[in-house]
Order: sequence, then C-alpha cells, then structure tokens
Amino acid sequence: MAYRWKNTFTRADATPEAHFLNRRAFVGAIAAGVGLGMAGSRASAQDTLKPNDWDEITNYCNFYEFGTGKEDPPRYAKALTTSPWSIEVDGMVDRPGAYDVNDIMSEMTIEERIYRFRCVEAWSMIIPWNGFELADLLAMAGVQDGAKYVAFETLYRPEEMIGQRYPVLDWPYVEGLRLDEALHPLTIMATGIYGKPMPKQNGAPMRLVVPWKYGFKSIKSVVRITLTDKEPPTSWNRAGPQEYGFYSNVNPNVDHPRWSQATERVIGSGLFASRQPTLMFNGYQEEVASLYEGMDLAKHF
Ligand SMILES: Nc1nc2c(c(=O)[nH]1)N[C@H]1C(S)=C(S)[C@@H](COP(=O)(O)O)O[C@H]1N2
Ligand SMILES: [Mo]
Repeated sequence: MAYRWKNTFTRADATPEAHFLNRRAFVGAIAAGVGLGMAGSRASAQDTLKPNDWDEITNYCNFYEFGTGKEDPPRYAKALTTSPWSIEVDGMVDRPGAYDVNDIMSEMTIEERIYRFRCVEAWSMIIPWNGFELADLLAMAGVQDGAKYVAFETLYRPEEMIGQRYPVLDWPYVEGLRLDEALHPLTIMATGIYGKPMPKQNGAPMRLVVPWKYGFKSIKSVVRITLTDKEPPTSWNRAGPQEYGFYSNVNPNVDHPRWSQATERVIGSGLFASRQPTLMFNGYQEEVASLYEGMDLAKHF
C-alpha cells in the first residue's frame, strides 16, 4: 500500500479537552516530522496562526447553492435539513455503502486544525476547523488497488437550496482530488468550527478542507465520495476551464487570467483591509510540494 492504513479507529470524544489534546498531538507529530517526512519549522507556525472570529467565518461565505452573494448562505442555508444525513461511498472500495454521518463521526478522532484558507478570489482567513483526516474515512471504506482519484458531490435539493433553482453552476457541485492528495494528512473532513457543529452556511454537516488549494476545492455538504481511476470532473473547471484547473493549488506565481494571485485581502483586517503576500501552496509547501515534483504548475494549474 502506498498510503497509511489504520485498522483501528478511536472513538471520538467531543469534549473541549479532547480537542485540545488531539490538536497538541497533531502539532507535536508535525513538529517532530513523524511519518510526514518534513521539517517542523513551517508546520509549527500553524500553532501561532490567529484565527478569524466566528462572525467573520460564518457571515462571509461562498456557497452558491444558496446564492452568489457572500451574505446569501448565512441568510438562506437555515432552510437546509442536515439530519438525517448519510454519505454514499462507492466506486473502487471494498465496503461501499451509505454511511450515516453520526456513525462516521463516532468512529473518527475529531481534532482541531487551524488552517489558512485562501479563496481563488484573493481573500483569506484563518479558520479553526474541527474534523478528521479524510484518509481515515477512506480506510474505513477500503480503497482498492487501482483507484487513482477521489470524486466528491454536494447535496442536490433545490427545494431547500434556493441557488440550485438557477443554472449558475451545473448542479450538483462536484469536486475531485488525486488519491495521494486525498490521503495527505493535511486533508480533512471538517465537522465543526470553534468546537461547534459545522454551521449550515459553512457546509454542514461535513465538508472537505484542503488547505493548500483554492477554497472552491473544499466542497461543502458532501453526500457522495467515489473512488475512481479517472480524473473526475469539477464544477469550476467545467464552468471555466481556462480559469480553474483540476489542481487549483494556491500559487502566487500563476495568476488567474483576470487578476493577480500574488497577494490576498485579509478578512477582518478592518476598514483599510490589509493585503499580504500569498504563500506558495498557501504556506504548506514543506508538507505538500513533494506531491507535485516534476510537474509544470503553470500547465497543471
Ligand atoms: N458545494 C459547494 N461547496 C463550496 C462552494 C460552493 O459554492 N458550493 N464554494 C467554495 C468556495 S469558492 C469557497 S471560497 C469555500 C468557502 O467556504 P466558507 O464559506 O466556509 O469560507 O467553499 C467552497 N465550497
Ligand atoms: Mo472561493
């Protein structure tokens, strides 16, 4: 197996202490470079990131299923029924099926991960997610040899998702990762923010978070995960193939055709919103650069 396999799953404990301890364990493991083949300097910096506050994270959203304005999701996502909720895991897996999100969560170790978040529109935040590694969910389903990609799909329910009544995107929203990206320990399924359940506008009950890629790769309110041997279609690539590639790694040296990606507007920095330089792979270069060794990142944008 080219990837980490876990055959035991720790029962999640949602107490704040457990979040704290698990987070410390994660940061400690990274600082020591355990199993990740990396130096500690960059990753330990994540412990010093100062998160945006709750109101900023939950009131400035992109979730086109509820409209295209930043304030639309907070207003309209209340209509979404998030329980019961299951995720269909299918394709090249040993144990396909509809996994109830509560069952998934009870099998997973929920950690806090404070990550940079960089939207392709050139704004950024720091978000204290709670969640578990996608690799653990994939191990639960049993990835078969030959699988090369993971495809994701968001709920399609126009009765509750008013944005889906308009052909802004080809619904349902779909995304994809290469299998090694999906199995990377930085890639998580997020189940909450600030120790609270995931707000509906941020992708309840469970959404992907891939911190070194532009925000649109972090697909919300996931209902299907498919293991496949072919590169899956992605919503924004279908909508604008010249503007949004499959990889969409944060890269200050490869501009969007219509704007620069060299800097980003920091959400919450006040009236005269400050800009800061955008970091290669959104600051996760040491952890993920090896995934793209030998690739022309301007071609595979
Ligand atoms: N299903 C779905 N997922 C989505 C989107 C969307 O419109 N629909 N928007 C993406 C974009 S462009 C961004 S920047 C992030 C925003 O996440 P946040 O609102 O939690 O900050 O969600 C991503 N995931
Ligand atoms: Mo975005």
